[in-house]
Amino acid sequence: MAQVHILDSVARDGPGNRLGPEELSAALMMMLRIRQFETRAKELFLKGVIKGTAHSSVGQEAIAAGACAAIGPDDFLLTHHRGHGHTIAKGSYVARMFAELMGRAPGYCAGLGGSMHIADFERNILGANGIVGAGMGLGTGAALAEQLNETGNIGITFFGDGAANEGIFHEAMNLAAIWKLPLIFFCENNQYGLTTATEAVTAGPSIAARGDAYGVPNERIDGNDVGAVFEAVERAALRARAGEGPSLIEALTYRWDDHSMRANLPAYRTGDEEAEWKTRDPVSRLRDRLIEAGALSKERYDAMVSEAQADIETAIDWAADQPEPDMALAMENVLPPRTAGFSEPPAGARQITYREAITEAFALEMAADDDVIVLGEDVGETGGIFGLTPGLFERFGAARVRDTPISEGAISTCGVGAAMRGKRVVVEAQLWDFVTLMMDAIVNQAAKARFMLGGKARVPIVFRGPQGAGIRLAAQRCQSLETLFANIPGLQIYAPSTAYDAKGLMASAIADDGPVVFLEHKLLYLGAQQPVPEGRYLIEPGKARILRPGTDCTIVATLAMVDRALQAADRLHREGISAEVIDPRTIKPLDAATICDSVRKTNRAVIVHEAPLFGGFGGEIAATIQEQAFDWLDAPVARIGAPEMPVPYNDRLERAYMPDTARIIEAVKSVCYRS
Ligand SMILES: Cc1ncc(C[n+]2csc(CCOP(=O)(O)OP(=O)(O)O)c2C)c(N)n1
Ligand SMILES: [Mg+2]
Repeated sequence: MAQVHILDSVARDGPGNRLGPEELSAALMMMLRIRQFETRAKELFLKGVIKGTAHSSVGQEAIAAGACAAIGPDDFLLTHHRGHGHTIAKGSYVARMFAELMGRAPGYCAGLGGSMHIADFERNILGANGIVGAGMGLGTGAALAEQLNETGNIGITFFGDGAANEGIFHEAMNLAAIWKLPLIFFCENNQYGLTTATEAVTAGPSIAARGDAYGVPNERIDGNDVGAVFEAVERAALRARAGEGPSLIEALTYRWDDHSMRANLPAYRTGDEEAEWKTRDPVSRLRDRLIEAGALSKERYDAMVSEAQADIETAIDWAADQPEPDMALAMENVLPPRTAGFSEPPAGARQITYREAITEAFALEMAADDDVIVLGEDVGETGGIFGLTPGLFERFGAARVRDTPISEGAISTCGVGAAMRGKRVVVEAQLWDFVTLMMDAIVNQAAKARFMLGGKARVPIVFRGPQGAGIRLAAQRCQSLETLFANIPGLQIYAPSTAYDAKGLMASAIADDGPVVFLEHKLLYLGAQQPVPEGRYLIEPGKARILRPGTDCTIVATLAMVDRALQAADRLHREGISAEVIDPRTIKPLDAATICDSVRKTNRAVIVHEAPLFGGFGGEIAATIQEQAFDWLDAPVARIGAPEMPVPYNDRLERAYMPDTARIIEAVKSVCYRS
């Protein structure tokens, strides 16, 4: 049975030989501190002092102590939900960790993240994570940043056996291997993913052996042997620093406690199994080995235990005295402050297309800042399937204009990791519908990192791509998905409809220190040349543009709908109706003031978007108008959107699906002739 085989590889006696008595004593002290931290955390959880949940790493301390001893202070670390031990071993203050677990303002995440998000940027700990496997994708990005900056630093990304069955394991391993990233994939195989036995859900001879498929050096080691862990990480670190790329280490171990402090699950492990593993306790094995070797006395060991206990009690006492965060502090940490200088210079005489305007923004931002990089499928030499990145590869090189594998999960999380490590990243979704495979990176990682890591993370990343219908690409290539992101605090959504706005908004999206979802439109790619300034300029988000003034009705439209709204306004003018057309340009932040001021003048509003009506952002704008301009309204706010169906392929049906000029005219007339 696999279980017996695994137990056979985890010894009862002492550690590997590479470390001397002094280093082993230091490792033992570290392991005692981790064990005491977890023991007291559990007690405090049961008393209700620590809330939510936390995951104890008792039984797995040798991994944290051994691995962190083998890397340097400048090397980075990403950990997972069971990450207390790694964080302590990398040198973080246990007092600030307890403060975080107690939800206090001086905690590592200002009390906004809790146990599963502890990050300590001063020690290059880029965070624990509540999403199983995410650290592997983020790790590729952090390692890419180190590689591009030629720092010589490397990183470890810790994950569990359960995470080895996530797609991101494979995508990240492949990406790290092809780019030879300085990253150590460290799997803590503690035999279970929650209640599920690893052997029941994991194909192949071992998790380590999966590295062979990617040409990644790998080994399966005794994770309860601090010396074996140290040596394996040291070997992998040497390879990574020598430019030989990633390694995969699978360390066999066992968690002593239940899955989480909150878990109240029926027994899924036998008492015999638990007892058997406890005979391989990493702490007592190391203690006995040192005592046998004459490097440690029983008295000294007892003193070390007392020291660990005293340290942890001092930390708990300090943490318990700290203030809690307030709502103002929490709000401050949602979005980074804007530092860019914004301007909207005159358009001038030169004309280029919408696509060219975006490419020009990339080129100018890449020239202005060496940290700007572009990631995406086919974005390199070929310039992207819609031709958004031509010429960039030749000018800025393959390192900064990176063709990626077809791995949306890895590309997007890699982008977030690189951004957190100092890069400004543009990630292309080849067609915007494929962004659904990037949702973890955008929604759980990029949008939350600054907030849940206590305002310390900087995540300058743009997720961009072409959305919308109009060129017969059918249901999975034509959606308008903006509202998926509109309900996520921490994200901004830019949606330019002109070449001028596309260039200026792309520049500000890249310069922003937070994540931006940048929506383009396939029909706009096909548009004619328009006047665009040659130089660099950044448009301030949250500033709508009144494209045509009018007095009888306000039409709010975005992206491909803007042209249709303008055509409708033209025709309405001939019929004696004066429509004012507003393009919000950014959906979030939304310029409610300009829209509501207009409605106070025209007393009527029609909102048009391409997405289906139900749940579309037209509802949000309509609600805002009724909240802020109700008394000025002479008719209900009208909304136009697609019907409740996926985008049809058939030519005629697709045209009927998309809101058109006739429908906008009809809606404006209906609100104008009503009063
Ligand atoms: C993507 C995702 N799926 C499910 C969960 C719920 N969950 C949290 S921890 C866990 C088990 C993870 O097992 P493993 O990776 O082996 O780590 P361990 O808990 O054993 O340390 C699960 C299923 C999650 N947090 N994220
Ligand atoms: Mg596990």
